[in-house]
This record gives sequence, structure tokens and C-alpha cells, in this order.
Amino acid sequence: MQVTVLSGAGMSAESGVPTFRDVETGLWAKVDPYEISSSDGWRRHPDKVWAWYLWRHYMMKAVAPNDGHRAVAAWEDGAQVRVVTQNVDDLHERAGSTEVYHLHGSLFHFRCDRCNVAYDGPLPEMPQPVESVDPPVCSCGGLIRPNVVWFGEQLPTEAWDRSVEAVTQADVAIVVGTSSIVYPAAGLPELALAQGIPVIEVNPERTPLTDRVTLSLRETAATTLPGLLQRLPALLG
Ligand code: BJW
Ligand code: ZN
Repeated sequence: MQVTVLSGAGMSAESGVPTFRDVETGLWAKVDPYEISSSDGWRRHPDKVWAWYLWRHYMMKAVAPNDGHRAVAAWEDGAQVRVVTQNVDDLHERAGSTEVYHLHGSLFHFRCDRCNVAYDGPLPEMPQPVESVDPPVCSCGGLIRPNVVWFGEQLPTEAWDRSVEAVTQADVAIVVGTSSIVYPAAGLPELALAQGIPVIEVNPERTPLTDRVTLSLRETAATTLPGLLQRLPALLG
């Protein structure tokens, strides 16, 4: 059986990682997303964007995979499982998943914004968020930026191609913890549905995808994913 999991920020919420769009605790509750997660924002004030990403990078040290990540990893015992994630954290990998495609990059990789060379130099500790930190300067004069995908930027081609393949070859697609509003990732479940592949959504809230899916489970990732694969025959009839 081929299972493709499409995960978003809600997948890591029960690990203590804030989602983006939660109005009270979300990562964007206090900042303008188009300033902090866009290449225009980076050009205007790289120090603020760099400080924000350093803090999020540091925050990941204190969190661990939750039961949802662990369940998805355990499914590899009996199924071919591919994880397509919009998350820039590494919690799927830390739980043991072996096929993970990061559509929006990684919080753990950095590169020059001019010559693209990878940066593995020192990073300051940041136990508390601060407003501004100057990013390191590359030998070419460019600035070191997080290797993530901001609004208006192209997704990494290889991860995208593998994700399309994973979705269109699946026997079932499970969409977990995403608001399903950021494209092109939000279009992937539609590819599965167009081929008659069952799509299950796991999300405590409704999303624009909810009315389109085969089955909507209005529950959280860590409570629902353990045991879900075993329940599938009964759930899908
Ligand atoms: C739980 C839970 C629990 C809570 N259990 N669930 C077509 C139409 C319209 C617009 C566009 C389009 N195509 C492209 C665009 C533009 C744009 C876009 O989509 N804009 C929309 C906002 C309208 N897309 C782009 O720009 C993309 N690039 C692109 O298309 O390139 C081609 C191009 C280039 C040039 C010109 C034109 C086209 C790039 C998108 C990059 C997104 N980047 C970010 C930041 C990444 C780095 C970082 O992490 O900082 O990615 S933005 C942010 O949103 C982040 C996330 O991966 C992404 C999605 O968020 P996600 O994961 O869904 O989180 P939330 O917070 O929104 O939702 C959490 C959900 O969890 C909620 O539903 C909760 O209910 C739920 N939940 N607890 C289960 N315990
Ligand atoms: Zn450079």
C-alpha cells in the first residue's frame, strides 16, 4: 500500500511549534507575514528577518516529535510511506520517516542570497526572540539567508516533482494540519482527487479543502494519526 502524507504547521503544533495563522499564538500573530516571509521583506530589512529565523531555528532544539510524527514513521513497517511537508522543521525525520520532501525548504540550511553557496558557519544562540540581528556576509558580498521558500519564490524543483509523483501514485493521501491556502502546495490534494485517490483531511478546523475530501476528521494530528492506517478499511468502506 502506498500512503502519502501531506503535512503543514498543525502537524508540529502538539510538539509546541506555533502554527502560522493561529490568531493568538501563531508565528504571524505579531508580525506581518508579507514582511517577514517574502523576498521583498528580506531586501527591506534582512536584520529583522534573520533574527526571526534564528529564533525559530533555536526554538527547534527544545521540541521533539509528537505521537503524530511517530505514527507516520511507524507506518513504514507495513506500507510505502512518503511525506510531503510544507514544514521547515525536521520532526518527521527525527521521528524516523525516511522519505520526506520539503516543499518550503529547511530551517537548518542557509545560503548566500547572491551566489547561493551553502553557509555552515557559526550561528548565535537565541533563547529569546530579538528584533534585529545582522546576517553574516558571504565572501561575494551577499547576505546569508535561511534556505526556505518565501512568497513569490519558486519551490525546489526536485521536491516538487517527487511530491507530485507521491500524490498521484498513492493509494490514499492524508492531509494533516494545513490551512490549505498556500499554493502550489494546496493544489496537491486536488491532483489525487482528480485521479479518484481517496483523500483524508485531519484538522480540528475547517479549511477550503474540507468539502472536497473523501473524509474529514475534525481532530488533531497526535490523537488521530496513531491507529489511522489500521482504521482505514473501516473508514473508507
Ligand atoms: C492542526 C493542529 C493539530 C492546528 N493537528 N491540525 C495561486 C492562487 C493564489 C495565490 C498563489 C497561487 N500560486 C501562487 C500564489 C502565491 C503564493 C500563495 O499561495 N499565496 C496565498 C497566501 C494566496 N504562493 C507562493 O508565492 C509560492 N511560490 C510560488 O507560487 O512560486 C511560483 C511563482 C513565483 C513568482 C511569481 C508567481 C508565482 C511560495 C509559497 C511559500 C510559502 N512560504 C511559507 C514560509 C516558509 C518558510 C517558513 O517556514 O518561515 O510557508 S508561508 C507559510 O505558509 C509557510 C507554510 O509552509 C505555509 C502553509 O502554512 P500551513 O502549514 O498551512 O500553516 P497554517 O498556520 O496556515 O495552518 C495550520 C493548520 O493546522 C490550521 O488549519 C489549523 O487548524 C491546523 N492545526 N493544530 C492538526 N494539533
Ligand atoms: Zn555569496
